[in-house]
Amino acid sequence: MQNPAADRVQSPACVIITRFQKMVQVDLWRTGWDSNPRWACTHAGFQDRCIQPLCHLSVPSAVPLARATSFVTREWAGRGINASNCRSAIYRRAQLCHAWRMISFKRIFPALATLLFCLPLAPLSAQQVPDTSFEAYLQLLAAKARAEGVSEATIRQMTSGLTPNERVMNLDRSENTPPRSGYPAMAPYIARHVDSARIAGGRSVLASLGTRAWSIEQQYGVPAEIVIAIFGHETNYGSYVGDFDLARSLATLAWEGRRRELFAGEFVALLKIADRGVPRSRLVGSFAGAFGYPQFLPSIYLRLAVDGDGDGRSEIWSSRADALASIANYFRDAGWRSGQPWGVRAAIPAGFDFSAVETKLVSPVCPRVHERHSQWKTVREWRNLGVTALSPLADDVLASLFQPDGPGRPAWLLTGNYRVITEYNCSNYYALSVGLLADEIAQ
Ligand SMILES: [Ca+2]
Repeated sequence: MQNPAADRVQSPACVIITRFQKMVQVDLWRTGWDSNPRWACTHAGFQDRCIQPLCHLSVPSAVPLARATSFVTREWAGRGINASNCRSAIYRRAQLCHAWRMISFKRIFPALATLLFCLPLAPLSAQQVPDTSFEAYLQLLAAKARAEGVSEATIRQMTSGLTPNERVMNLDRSENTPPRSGYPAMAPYIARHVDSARIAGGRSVLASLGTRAWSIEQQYGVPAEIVIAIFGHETNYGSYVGDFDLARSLATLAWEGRRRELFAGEFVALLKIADRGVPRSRLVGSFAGAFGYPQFLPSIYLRLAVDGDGDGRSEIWSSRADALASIANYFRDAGWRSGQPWGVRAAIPAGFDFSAVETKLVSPVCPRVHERHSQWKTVREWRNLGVTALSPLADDVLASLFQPDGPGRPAWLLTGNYRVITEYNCSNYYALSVGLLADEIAQ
């Protein structure tokens, strides 16, 4: 799975604000979808039907702020975050956001917020410690882990002898080259990733699960074929999970500084996992710190990994049952809507004017992914425009139209569940490929 985009978030205040925004979006989405179509936002919170798609803290005018902060407090309590210290920052941010909406300075607000919250409070920003040696930075990480309760024995075991990994830094840089204009064709990608071998592998996993597949669906509300398709895409059903030493990779990426806060936090999360008795030899994975069959980051493991086979341990690196239940738990947490498909093939009439339904929004996350989807309309509204779903989809379901390879090529109506797949890995290629593989596995 991908790393959350946290490149520009450096200070504690900014981390708090970002988490608050995200949680409020989730709250609005989870409580508002069914009761009020105007709040029909996904957990990403930027559908056309959202109240203020570019200002998610429209919350103060939409629901009492006290309710929002109460929700955040509950959420943070569950995640070990001290919310009480953050309330004033939340209120200030909310007030600013409200003022920002009033004067319509939508483009300059992010910069203003950065100035107000980030610059005075960036204790470990890359700008401030550009020349820190790896050894000295490792001591900072160790202190951070110590402050969060990691034992001395684990800190020593996980940090002694660590050196920066040049290969990890090179891979990180090569993965973050500026995007090209335009998009590669979708069809060849699908052909490579939804091939006969991967379909057969997925069906084999499904058959081997037996009644456990049904149990996963019952417990988490997520179809087993979706979970298995993620398993297939992440590690080819467990055949390759990566062999980078996670401690070395995460310490290197944190020290390098491009996404310091993210990787420093993941390093400490890794030490917490080790502190539970997981041997370092198990803590290997991708160069960017993802590990196990689901390729969870350490913080995701701590928050969402579960025990699927009943032995009391969440061993996502060796137990298929644990891995699949953990993926299902991730999807439930991300807001998967039980009983709804990720999307269905759509028929578009000849001469359909796609420009008339283009989205007018700029997504705050993964803009290049979401700018390719149309406005959101109900299936009924699409039908009135001549666009029909080729598989069953209820009339009142909201969907966006996606025709990745252009006129005359396959098109899909995507539901909010497609957005959940992009939450696992924010890529249209990945999400569509997972959805189509799941459909094949289920047949
Ligand atoms: Ca287990």
